[in-house]
Amino acid sequence: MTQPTPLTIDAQPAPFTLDPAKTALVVIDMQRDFIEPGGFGESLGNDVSLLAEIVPTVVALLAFARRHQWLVVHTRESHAADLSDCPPAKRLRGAPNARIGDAGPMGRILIRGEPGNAIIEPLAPLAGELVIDKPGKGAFYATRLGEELAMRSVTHLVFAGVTTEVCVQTSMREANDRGYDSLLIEDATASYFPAFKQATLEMVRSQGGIVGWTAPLSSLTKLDETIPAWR
Ligand code: C5J
Repeated sequence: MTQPTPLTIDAQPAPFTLDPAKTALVVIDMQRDFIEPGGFGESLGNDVSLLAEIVPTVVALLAFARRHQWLVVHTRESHAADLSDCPPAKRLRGAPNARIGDAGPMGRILIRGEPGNAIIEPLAPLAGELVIDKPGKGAFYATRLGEELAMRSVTHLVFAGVTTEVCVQTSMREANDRGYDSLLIEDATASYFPAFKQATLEMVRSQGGIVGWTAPLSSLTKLDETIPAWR
């Protein structure tokens, strides 16, 4: 096998260069309670169709990452059943009758193992992919993600998932502080509030990419034409 070489893709605010052998895809919180009708997200009055509409793009992104044998990481915002990893300040915020750990329409809200906490079926993790349960908004806080990436010498992260301005952005900021170069796939992330998504994309890539880069999936999949030559 020929040694992979850094590849460059069209992105904002500048081209994003990645080493395919050191890149991981991180799919944030594509869980039933946030995305499916009849879940916790909808019970709060959110229009979950805004999140559901990115599912085909995330399916295509996952297929790309699997095709190129990237490490795939899935996260779930989740807490232990006894709430020992949920600070009272987090639990007490939000709708008074729909707090973390309360009975929700798909089981206890944001509790590990409950039906609503599962990743939606079209994006179900495959054997060998990492599933990170995270008690915070960020994927690195109080998880083993940093160690798992370091063990595999990962340097570049490609992000997707929900919600853009909360768990996705927090995770990208954590990644930035830890020295990763991160690319957010614009059409593979969503928010219940489209203006928040747009503002986040602009924030991430502002000031020369203060948090990272953004690009549509089509920019990444153009690599299909190049990567096979290196395998
Ligand atoms: C995520 C949230 N995943 N909105 N959670 O963004 O609280």
